[in-house]
Amino acid sequence: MQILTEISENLQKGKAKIVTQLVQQALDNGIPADDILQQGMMPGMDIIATKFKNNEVFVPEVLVAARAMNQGTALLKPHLDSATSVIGKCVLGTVKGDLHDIGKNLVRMMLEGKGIEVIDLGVDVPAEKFVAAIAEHKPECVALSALLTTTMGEISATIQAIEAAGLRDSVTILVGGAPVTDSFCSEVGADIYQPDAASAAEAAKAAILARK
Ligand code: B1M
Repeated sequence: MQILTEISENLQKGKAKIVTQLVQQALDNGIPADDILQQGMMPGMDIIATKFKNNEVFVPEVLVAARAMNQGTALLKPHLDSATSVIGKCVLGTVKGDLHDIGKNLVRMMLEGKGIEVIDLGVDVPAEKFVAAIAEHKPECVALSALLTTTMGEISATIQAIEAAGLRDSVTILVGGAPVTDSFCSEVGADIYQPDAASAAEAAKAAILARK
């Protein structure tokens, strides 16, 4: 359908105003919200995610596309059947002591683009807040971001707190951020390390589906 292609193309260009107008027009024309999401917006975000991974677009382009996705999704939310469009939940945050959130916000957008509901705890999140959010929201996945070598240890502290609360087996733990590595992931007992937001979302989706 032409209008869905236009939504995808404008989303990739970060034209939030046009995307929201087209989404409203598509709803008014009787196109189901789930089709608008799955056949218009998500393919657009997938293209951006792949280009970002391949260094064909950079942070500013991703952020404007993400904003367009957010605004379009907000319009669709009341019309969406959550059972068919949401595949699972992920609690996300930048660990205690760390205020960097640009990468985390990209991870959030990519997760949402994969149909994962994100409980975003923000930045400077203490271990106990992650534990409380897992107990409350019962996610399949927890995503921990750290940008400073001095805050990497908080990833370990958070995983230990999740274990101590008896919640470790209920979640797949994903870790990332510039100083984080695959071997660090193994050392601290996390499940998955991914170097970028798009790969993180792909891995989270696979982990959530594997738990079903
Ligand atoms: Co800061 N900072 N910063 N900083 N900052 C770095 C990280 C640093 C490398 C700069 C440097 O010295 N070269 C350095 C860390 C050195 C180290 O620890 N080894 C540093 C420092 C030292 C500091 C301060 C201590 C500076 C000071 O005050 N003296 C201070 C600390 C504040 C704090 O957190 N307590 C500080 C502050 C800040 C600002 C507030 C000014 C600002 C943050 C603004 C914000 O986030 N809202 C800032 C910025 C912007 C940076 C740099 C320049 C850029 C970071 C960024 O957003 N990159 C950074 C230098 C650099 O990285 N080159 C730097 C873009 C973003 C898309 O990439 O976040 O890496 P990134 O996310 C990537 C991947 O890492 C991955 O996906 C993204 C790509 O798709 N990813 C995940 C991230 N999280 C993931 C989670 C996953 C999976 C993948 O799964 C869960």
